[in-house]
Amino acid sequence: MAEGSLAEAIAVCDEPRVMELLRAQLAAGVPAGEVLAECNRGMIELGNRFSREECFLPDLMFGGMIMKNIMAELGPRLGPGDAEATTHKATAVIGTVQHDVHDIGKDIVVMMLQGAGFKVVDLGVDAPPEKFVEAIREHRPAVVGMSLLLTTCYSSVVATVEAIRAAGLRDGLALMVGGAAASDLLAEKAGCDFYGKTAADGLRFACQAAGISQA
Ligand code: B12
Repeated sequence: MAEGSLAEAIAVCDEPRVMELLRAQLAAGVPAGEVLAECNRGMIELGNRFSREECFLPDLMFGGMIMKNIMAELGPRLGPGDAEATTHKATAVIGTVQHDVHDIGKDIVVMMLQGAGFKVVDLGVDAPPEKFVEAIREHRPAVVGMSLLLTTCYSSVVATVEAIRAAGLRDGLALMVGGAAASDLLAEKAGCDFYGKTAADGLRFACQAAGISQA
């Protein structure tokens, strides 16, 4: 990652520098799609820094806010071609499972996936199994993420995976689970492919599953 670049400024959450470099690139006529691709690389590196313990949870949250500010400026300039080539490399469906209303961690996962170029269908909180099934049928995602913070909601994860399977939608779908109540054991028992301890782990898994480069 080039020193002093926009991507690097994003990866270290230097918001004033990010906005300065972003505006300079746009003023110099760099296509919005190219600028967005560089921003995506910065978000992915932020996730990698978090995994290496070079930064912490508040940085991820701040990174998500920076990305929202970037999108406010870039969004109106993105043509349909840009959206196809950069913002929508793949689709992910994510929600907090039924009977659980915690969404702070889930929202970080959403922002990181969006930052890396996913189209994210966010089912919100307390999402019943049928809602996951409907969204998978409609949007054909590469990845589905379930978030849970209450141990009492293990059964919601199991029921969601079962409903996806019963609907014949399990094949070819990468299923991940995360949140403070999730674990490798839950992922295994419920039939998920992956447990992500952090949003950055989830991003890595999702990128791998969807064939998006994290270099
Ligand atoms: C804030 C909070 C709330 C807020 C939630 C606000 C909101 N908008 O989310 C409110 C006040 C509403 C709340 C309510 C309740 N809460 Co609460 N809450 C918390 C608290 C303090 C922080 C949670 C949080 O946001 N953490 C910060 C985020 C960033 O962390 P995170 O969610 O874990 O996400 C990270 C990773 O896990 C990962 N991740 C998250 N989701 C996913 C998904 C995927 C796919 C992947 C890959 C990764 C991933 O990414 C994030 C960043 O790396 C926790 C304490 C704790 N130890 O977690 C208790 C806690 C979760 N709550 C608890 C309880 C008991 C409740 C209530 C039942 C209390 C009550 N009696 O009413 C209700 C339940 C309401 C319901 N039906 O869901 C317990 C759960 C105990 C248990 N073992 O089940 C906890 C652990 C507190 C405790 N120690 O007792 N709560």
